[in-house]
Amino acid sequence: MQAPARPLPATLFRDLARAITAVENGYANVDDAIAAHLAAYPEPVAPPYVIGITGPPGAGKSTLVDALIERLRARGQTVAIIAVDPSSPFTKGAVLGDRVRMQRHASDPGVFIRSMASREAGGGLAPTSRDALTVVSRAGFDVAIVETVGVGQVELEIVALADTIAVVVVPGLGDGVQTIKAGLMEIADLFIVNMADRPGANAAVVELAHLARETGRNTPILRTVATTGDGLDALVDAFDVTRSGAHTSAARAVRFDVLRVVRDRAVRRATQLLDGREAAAIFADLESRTRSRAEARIALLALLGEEDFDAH
Ligand SMILES: Nc1nc2c(ncn2[C@@H]2O[C@H](COP(=O)(O)OP(=O)(O)OP(=O)(O)O)[C@@H](O)[C@H]2O)c(=O)[nH]1
Ligand SMILES: [Mg+2]
Repeated sequence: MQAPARPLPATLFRDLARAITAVENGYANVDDAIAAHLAAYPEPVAPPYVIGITGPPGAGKSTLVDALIERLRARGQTVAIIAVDPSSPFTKGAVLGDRVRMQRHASDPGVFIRSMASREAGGGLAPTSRDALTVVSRAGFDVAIVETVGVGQVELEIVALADTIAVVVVPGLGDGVQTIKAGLMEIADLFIVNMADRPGANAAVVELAHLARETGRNTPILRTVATTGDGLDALVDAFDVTRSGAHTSAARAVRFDVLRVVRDRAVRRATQLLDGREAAAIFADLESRTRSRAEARIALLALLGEEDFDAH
């Protein structure tokens, strides 16, 4: 992320916003919107480096993005942000917070910010946020950041979009690590333990490192305090390193899909075996205290053809 950016034309942001609005409101498909509003601008030399920032609600993602913008601008990079707000069943719209927080960058001609409501119940990137990224990619930004709340299937969507995915967690958020166990682990190129000023940051790092080892990936773990900027320079450096080794989004999406199929099958097979006759005998032993929990665990894992790697 070192090369100085070309200056962006003054009218570009207005036309970008119009193109995205056309797509968002369903007036045009993405190709037509680009043709109508951006044809006059030169084709970018290269697509932007797309960073996906995901993690549980309130983990500090927007604050981190805000701090990242500052660092990237200091390095001469132009940045486009697409912040996907969870669409609350109560408010049915984009949360204003992101826009207010990042407002200080609004007058910077090298920063384009678009907040979008996520349309799907339970999270997910709205189809138009994918299109918004396509539009933004036509405009010649150096970096595009997509912020999205990591809930359920959202990860699947961000996987298809981002070159590098950072998963944000905070200390003491047991649910956060559970979310990661449910599938974020394989997609994370790096973990950010934000709110490192709070107690439990070390424990969170240790737990993540343990999970990273379990999945056999040497995922870097960084600590940040987004509100003060602590750890942000190291984070930008980490993005630089990750960028050079980034999977293409297509390769990553397929990889993630394959892992999901394998995991689903393994869980199905394990469930069948655990519901079967041999397992029933082991559970009966456990009930009658003929076997301890540890013994039952080992026996059941053996039944599934697994060794008990995790035994403490
Ligand atoms: N103490 C502390 N507070 C933080 C830190 N980072 C963010 N916060 C605060 O945490 C709150 C939530 O931050 P946001 O940036 O809105 O979190 P978010 O993940 O974008 O939230 P959603 O988009 O609603 O999911 C805000 O009040 C921030 O000021 C941090 O490193 N330390
Ligand atoms: Mg946010």
